[in-house]
Amino acid sequence: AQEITLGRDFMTLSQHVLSQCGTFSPESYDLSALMGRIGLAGKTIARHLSRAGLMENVLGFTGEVNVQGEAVKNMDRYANRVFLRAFEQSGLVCRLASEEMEKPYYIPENCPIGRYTLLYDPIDGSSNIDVNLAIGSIFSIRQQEGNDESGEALDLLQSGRKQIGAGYILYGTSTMLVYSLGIGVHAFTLDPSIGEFILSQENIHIPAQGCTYSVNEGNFWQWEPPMREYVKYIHRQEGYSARYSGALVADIHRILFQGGVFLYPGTVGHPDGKLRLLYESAPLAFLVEQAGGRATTGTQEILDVIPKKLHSRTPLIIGSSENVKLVESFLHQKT
Ligand code: AHM
Ligand code: MG
Repeated sequence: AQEITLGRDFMTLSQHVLSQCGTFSPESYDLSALMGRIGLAGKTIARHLSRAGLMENVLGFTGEVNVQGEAVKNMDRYANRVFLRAFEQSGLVCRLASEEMEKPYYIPENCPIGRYTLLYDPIDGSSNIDVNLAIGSIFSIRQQEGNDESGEALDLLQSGRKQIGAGYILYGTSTMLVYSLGIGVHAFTLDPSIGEFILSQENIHIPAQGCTYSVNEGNFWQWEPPMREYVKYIHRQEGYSARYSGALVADIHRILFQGGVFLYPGTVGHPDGKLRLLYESAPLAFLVEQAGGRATTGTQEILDVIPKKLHSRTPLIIGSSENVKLVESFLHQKT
């Protein structure tokens, strides 16, 4: 009889973190537990989404406006709370900072044992929620520096190089979690039958060049002329495909595996674009750099940008190194 191999199902997320961190030190156990809680938040959100159309108050708006000035959706609020609950009494993080909260959320009972801060965007691609399309969650892990007694979280106003780890959860046709702790990029797929994220691809390398470009061309006339020239150039080339889903996580997931470039440039009204540095651009830049790609504002590497405030925004050009270089060649052209 054919022997059944058991190996694959046992490389769970927590186990993978332990194997990555090498030694079985207290730190690797903490990071493993931390990633496990992020995975739990992801599973909880995925479960809620899978029945969204059948339940009251899952879809639609809450009627509130968040710190970004955007209308809050029920799912934004729910997912934000899921992350908070996942980390209460975990002893792992003292603070959580999210796109949906004006100030970080402190968990005094975890201090001073938990020395990490989790930064996150609970739902990325909120406009896709009500139409059952792919959305994501983005996360970033930083070591807390100092005691933050003033509660101003000034230590978070440092560059993305301070991240210990980062990643995203993609709620797509299957739920996937992609992460890096600075030792490569690894993808996990949720097996709902056992409720575990199981390793599906290790050490992902983004192709150096790809034929996807991903940008909201509805903003074409709001961009600076060099950005328009770049897109006009792309239109004249053969072989490029436009792919823009409305969720950064989904678009970057495609590019991570198949190559290409995602752009959210500044516009006349919003010179820094839309995406938030700490919760969106920096974590994804960390991940894409780990996979061998690049991320820039057009003038500075994303990971070098120091935010002025927690909710600072930056333009974002991210993806395969050759594609990013081509965009830069247009932006740096003397007119
Ligand atoms: P959100 O976190 O509020 O959903 O905003 C981020 C999203 C990205 O996922 C996506 O790429 C972008 O906003 C879409 O914005 P636009 O509709 O302006 O193209
Ligand atoms: Mg977002």
